Amino acid sequence: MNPQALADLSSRLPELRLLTEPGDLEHYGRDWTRRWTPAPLAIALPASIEEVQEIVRWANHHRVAIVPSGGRTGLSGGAVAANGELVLSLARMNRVLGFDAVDRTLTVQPGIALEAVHTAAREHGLIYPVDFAARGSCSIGGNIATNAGGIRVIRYGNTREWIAGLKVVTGLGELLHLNRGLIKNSSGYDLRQLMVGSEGTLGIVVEATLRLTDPPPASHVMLLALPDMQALMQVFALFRERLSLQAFEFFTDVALKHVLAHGAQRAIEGDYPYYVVTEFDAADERAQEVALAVFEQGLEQGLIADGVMAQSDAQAAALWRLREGITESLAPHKPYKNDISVRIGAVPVFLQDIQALLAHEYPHMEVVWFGHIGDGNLHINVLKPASLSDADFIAQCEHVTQRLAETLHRHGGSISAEHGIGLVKRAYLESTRSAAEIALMRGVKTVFDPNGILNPGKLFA
Ligand code: 2HG
Ligand code: ZN
Repeated sequence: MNPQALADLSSRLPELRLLTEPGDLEHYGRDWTRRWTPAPLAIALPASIEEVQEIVRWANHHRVAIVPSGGRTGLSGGAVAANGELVLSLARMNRVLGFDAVDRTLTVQPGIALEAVHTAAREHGLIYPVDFAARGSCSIGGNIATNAGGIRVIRYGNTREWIAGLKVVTGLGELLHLNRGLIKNSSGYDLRQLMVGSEGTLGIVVEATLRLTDPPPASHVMLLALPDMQALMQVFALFRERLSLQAFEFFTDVALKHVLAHGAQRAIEGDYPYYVVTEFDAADERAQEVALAVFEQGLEQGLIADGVMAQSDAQAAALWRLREGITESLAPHKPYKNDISVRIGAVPVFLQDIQALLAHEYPHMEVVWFGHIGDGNLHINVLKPASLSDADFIAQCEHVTQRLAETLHRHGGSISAEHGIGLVKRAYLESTRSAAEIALMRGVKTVFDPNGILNPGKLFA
């Protein structure tokens, strides 16, 4: 790179905040994956759309790669800058820009935290329903870039469903105003949806108009203990048929062990192999009776071993903590993560296949299962044994992921359900997308970013 490039950036944008201290490069150069050593050129913190556009023009001129950066809570390496890139952090563009009561939309800047979006929506008596444990740290721009899912997809769908409009800066620095809040718009290709889930490779989201909705009715939160995976899927079918589910999340005894060791409180005495946290509408007493009847039926049929229903908001939060605290509790064990999905109908057979695969391939490693079973989305975390070096551990995990990818391919599943491909799953993209699809995706990338400025190396090599 031309050594004058950074000086040129400062002279084009004298007000731009630029960081080059080693501590900042380290902080902004990584996400929650801890596999790569951060090595960005510098960190730019623009405060306006015009500044973002000028940075992109500058990057084209000097052929500097840009890594768009939000809360950096990603688990696929999508926001890692390990090759002299400019990190373009949207952290300063974090305001609510407006609320439209008639359209029921909230317009925000990309750096705003998901939790702040929740708060802003509630101030208007509405909700933004996409939700997950990283809510306090992740940013809406990153949620859009990965089409984030989370714990309420079963009721509300992924981030994609809630994007009414986007302002995006392309790889050449053009500003696009996509869909502009319209509900109906049948005027050709939906570029807004193309941007959602594009992992910062096609454009930088600089403003988003989010759809809001009515808060759900009062709900109940239950923890269930289950004897096996087959029972779990039967209980899911039973609950979904009789109750109006807001969430249906599972985890194993191994996950529970870690989350309890990390400070969560035990809610069921006794040890069981599988657990479910479920939340469902309970607007009136009748709904509560139905819930209890369904629970009794599960007990009688031997599908449910034990269960507890939260009696207060505090108890509900404590039950949720058992599920939502898992990722944090595993972090010290340097987990290798898989975030996979199959059709809900394919889950039981698929589970048998991967249980056999993992028992065979990982007899000596601790494997933690949890996730959004009601969406067909499993998180499989493999914990690093102290005896293995980081490199050997990752090499072994990559080998198994190849087998997992083949199994997913057979079942028509996806190697990334909600975390994105980034760097971590790049080598396995072919298991989920056909050669023709990948060729078209590469073609699309060239149209939006002809000089390969935006997040190069992510999604594709
Ligand atoms: C969750 O569902 C997140 O809690 C993180 O998607 C999953 O840590 C993981 O593997
Ligand atoms: Zn998840």
